[in-house]
Amino acid sequence: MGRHLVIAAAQMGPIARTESRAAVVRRMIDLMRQAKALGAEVVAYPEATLTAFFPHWFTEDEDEVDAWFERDMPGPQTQPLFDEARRLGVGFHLGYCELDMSSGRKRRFNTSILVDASGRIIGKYRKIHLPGHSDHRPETPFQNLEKRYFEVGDLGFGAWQAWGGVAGMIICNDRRWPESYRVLGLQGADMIFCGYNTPVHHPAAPDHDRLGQFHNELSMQSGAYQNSAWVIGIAKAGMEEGVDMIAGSCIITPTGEIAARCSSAEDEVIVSRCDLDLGRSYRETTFNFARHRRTEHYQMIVERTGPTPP
Ligand code: CDT
Repeated sequence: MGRHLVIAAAQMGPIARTESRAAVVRRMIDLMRQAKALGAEVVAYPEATLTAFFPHWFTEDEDEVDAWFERDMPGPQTQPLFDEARRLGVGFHLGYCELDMSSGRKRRFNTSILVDASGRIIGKYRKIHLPGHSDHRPETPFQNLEKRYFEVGDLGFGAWQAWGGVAGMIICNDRRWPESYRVLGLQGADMIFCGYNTPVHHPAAPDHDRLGQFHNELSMQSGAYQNSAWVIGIAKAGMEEGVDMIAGSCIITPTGEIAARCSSAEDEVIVSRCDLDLGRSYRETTFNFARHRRTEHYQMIVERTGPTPP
């Protein structure tokens, strides 16, 4: 009898620039209720769920930037989501943009949290791999300004005891880097939540466009398999303020197979009954880290080849 957990991925369709937080939270609550009706114990939302993905636009107006961020979590507009989760008895994963004043200066992060069924925040992660650029590029059809609007996360890749297993988080571009998963795998993560906002078009390398969905799945399936963990990939999808974003939210088994996948580019829920012990035989054999990893040789390789070229 394995440890089983029913996990839902709550994909979000596009969010208009003018759409209020209250309206978005209503959409999220509707998805949470659908997930609960399907038996979900945990509901996972995308990266920066509460607004349109504003790094696609350039502004120098600090107040305009701050308006995309949450100062408190929960705050007045997100409290209904926490209340509904408690009423339904479900936990959730939420990506949002965090404005932190705790150090006495303003800091902005691309953040995600885990919330238990009592509405308590049990884990927080701040995105480490920030893609894009910090300068305005008016010649491109849209911007990718995460390096301008966010600081690199300062909390590391944490893992928490949650829902009968060990849970970790990564955010969007992190999923393309094997180190993100490995640091969680080394902490015994059974489930890794990953929200994303990924445009179909990559202005810096348009020849990659046709492979966007393939690379999405390739990254998450290999991260799952090589670390014997479930990976839950949750998209903000569809045509948002002129930027078409990939969909394909999916729940991936520790064998690297896709157990469930969204079929639309709109608000949509998928669920999977996840056996948290499914990765055990991989951890004990092919990916027995203690027996088979050769970290001393990885270091030798780095020393021989020298530092990464600029
Ligand atoms: N949000 C985010 O991290 N998006 C990036 C954009 C593409 S850069 C190749 C991503 O990795 O999906």
